[in-house]
Amino acid sequence: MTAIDLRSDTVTQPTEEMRRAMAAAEVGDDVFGEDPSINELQERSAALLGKEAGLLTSSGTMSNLIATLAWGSHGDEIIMGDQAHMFWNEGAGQAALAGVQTRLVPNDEQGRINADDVAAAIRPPGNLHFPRTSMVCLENTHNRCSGGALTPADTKAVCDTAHAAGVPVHLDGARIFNAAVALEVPAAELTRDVDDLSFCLSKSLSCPVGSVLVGSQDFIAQAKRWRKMLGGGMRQAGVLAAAGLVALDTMVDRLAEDHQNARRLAQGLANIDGLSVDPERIQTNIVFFEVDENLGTAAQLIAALERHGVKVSYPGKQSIRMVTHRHITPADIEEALSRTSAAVREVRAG
Ligand code: TLP
Repeated sequence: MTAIDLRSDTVTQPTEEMRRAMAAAEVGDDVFGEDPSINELQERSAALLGKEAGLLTSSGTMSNLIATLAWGSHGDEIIMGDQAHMFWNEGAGQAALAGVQTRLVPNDEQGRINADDVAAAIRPPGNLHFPRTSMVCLENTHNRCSGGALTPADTKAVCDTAHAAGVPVHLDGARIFNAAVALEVPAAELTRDVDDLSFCLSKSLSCPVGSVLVGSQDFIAQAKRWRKMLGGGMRQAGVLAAAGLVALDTMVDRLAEDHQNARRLAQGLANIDGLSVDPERIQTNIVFFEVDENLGTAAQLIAALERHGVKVSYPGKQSIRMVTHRHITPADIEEALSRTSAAVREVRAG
């Protein structure tokens, strides 16, 4: 039985075209700014997202950390949603390595944060008791909010509020192209109001490694110093950038297929007694669903799914995540659904 791997879009393999481009990539020492493939990727990424400059980093986690380091200093406070990847899944790097405190405001179901909550959370200057608010963070698409996409208006509302208080906005846009495809707007419209953002090459875009951080020339100059300090100056990493360039040309439009598959998956899951999910909420490639307590726990169902050859992730006590990606076909979705039904029956039978 071949496993159906729905753990994450990070499991995607580079395409043949990427492998060829990687083998043929022109490279140089990027710490000297001399890698032509990296320079091209950084310039194209910045142009595509309406920013002045870009910086290739090793991961989304590194980009998010660099943004925190570049915008603030030890003892500052950063604001983000209570479901943010930066809060849940980055090993407390913001606290441990950037020395900042994280202030949480509620995320709604779609991953939005409310501008009034942000306004209330920004620290007024001039009070010695308070930390300085150095950054507000958004996430688009929103991982833990089932891949919800923020619209340009959602983004602008928070940015206007933060900017009125002189606070920059960082966007964790790991899957920004999923948002652009789902909302049918150019990615630059989703990023216009933020001060910087990072997107991942290594997730739904199928590249083996890397993220790109984009922002103003000044911001990227600072980011480049932090990247070096973190050990992220990667020399002839143009082999990675070459895959990124192919991804920008060939991997964006096809994301619509992943979104259709995710919607179909959610519809099928909603029809399985003991599981609940609202398929109408699925905008992109991430499906979270709940396991009814009467049936059992997520951990029990995950163990049964594993026996039936379906790999999933994120066990909350009652919740499970499935992610669609380039290697998952519509037929795989139907197969995953029938295996999930069998796994549910097994859990029910005890
Ligand atoms: N997300 C991974 C895991 O870390 C959970 C996944 O499988 O979805 N921002 C967002 C919104 C992300 O989803 C991720 C990775 C990152 C940042 C970090 O990217 P990497 O893994 O490149 O450090």
